[in-house]
Amino acid sequence: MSISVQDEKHLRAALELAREGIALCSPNPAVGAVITDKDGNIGGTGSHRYEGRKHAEVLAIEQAGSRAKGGTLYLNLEPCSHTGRTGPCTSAVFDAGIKRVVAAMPDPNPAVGGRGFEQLRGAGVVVEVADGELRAEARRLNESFAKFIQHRTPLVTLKAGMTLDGKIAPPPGEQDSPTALGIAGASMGWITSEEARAHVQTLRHESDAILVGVGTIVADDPLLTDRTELPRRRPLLRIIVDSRLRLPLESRVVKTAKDDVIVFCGFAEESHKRELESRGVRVEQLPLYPASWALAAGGRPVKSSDSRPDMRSLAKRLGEMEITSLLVEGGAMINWAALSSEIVDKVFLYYSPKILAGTGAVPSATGEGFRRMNEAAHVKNLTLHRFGEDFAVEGYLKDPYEARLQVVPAPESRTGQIYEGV
Ligand code: AOF
Ligand code: ZN
Repeated sequence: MSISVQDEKHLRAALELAREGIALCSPNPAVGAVITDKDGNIGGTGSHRYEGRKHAEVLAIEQAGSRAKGGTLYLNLEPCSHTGRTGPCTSAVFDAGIKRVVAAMPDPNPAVGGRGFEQLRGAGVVVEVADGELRAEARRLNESFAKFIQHRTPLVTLKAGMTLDGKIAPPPGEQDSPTALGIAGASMGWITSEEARAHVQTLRHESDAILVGVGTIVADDPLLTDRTELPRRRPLLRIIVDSRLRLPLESRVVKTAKDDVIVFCGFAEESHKRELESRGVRVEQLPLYPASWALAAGGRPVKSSDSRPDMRSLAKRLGEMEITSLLVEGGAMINWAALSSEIVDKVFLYYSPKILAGTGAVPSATGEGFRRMNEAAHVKNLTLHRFGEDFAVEGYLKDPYEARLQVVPAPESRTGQIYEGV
């Protein structure tokens, strides 16, 4: 259905109001609403906050008061038709006397899924749904909600910063020791530009959780925080995958832990576990992934330890914790573990125009790798971004709006979900 230029303007305003809810609405969707009165003047607006409970359309209706009667409601998501923490918004819409609803997209929540529009139409309200660019923007805004509400696991984004030839770090130095912290990272020089790294902060701000392997903690000693200084409802959950629980007590994540750090391990030595817990770090054991042979970061063949947390179980566990989005930030072993376990929905890969070459430099993902070209992870729906002289590729391995995960049993050659030394 066609919408007018005026409609488009108000719908875009609703989308902007929705964006104000980023990091404040999770695990609910980001929703914004605008109501115009009979004469087309703005009568009320609303933007959803999880803590505030009230849905955007209810906030706008309350603000508009009697001006809602005979008016139009613009919002980026179909009004809900069910009772959750609040009553159905469809009832609030016709009780307010709103005659027309213009929405940017249907609600991916299976409890709603088109029934909101149906109920409104059944009650004589004119319903129009946008298409094209506005709809695409609205879908992009709530993609983690779409994944979470349908699968109960977070939208997983694999983020990596690398050279043009796909290296995430120069060869690990001779001086490296498993106990020295921060031996790589900033001290070795950044690969990507300041602009690109600032954008990573935006990605972190939009995420509920961030995940790295303990190898990254040892090499870079990162903080893993959201440093945008923008408000967020829950602190960014910092997750460390650490097979044998060797997370150093003197690492910056442990030193700054405030119930926002969780370590998933396969095996936990009791005293170290207690030490971490006394510093505000949560430690959880996860089901193990079957052992097999793989290549370690330096290309050395290793027998995996038997205590490797399974990435799919990890994603499920995060879903139980209402984590709707997860940013995987390496290192190379974790990247392969995430890819090979098929938990990755999308990638955000930053490239700096540099070439490291050599066999010793660390590739973006190690492990067995996919063995045939037709098994390679295929990134679709690409968007290219520029950050100074760097660029980034954003794209999808899965459609977050797809209702069901395709359960494809991993072929034999893909069992190398190994992160020995992680
Ligand atoms: C929101 N905010 O502005 C709209 C939502 O548990 P409840 O009652 O908060 O319901 C959450 C569902 O309501 C959510 O999954 C989505 O389907 C629908 N619309 N939710 O949190 C809003 N309009
Ligand atoms: Zn609602």
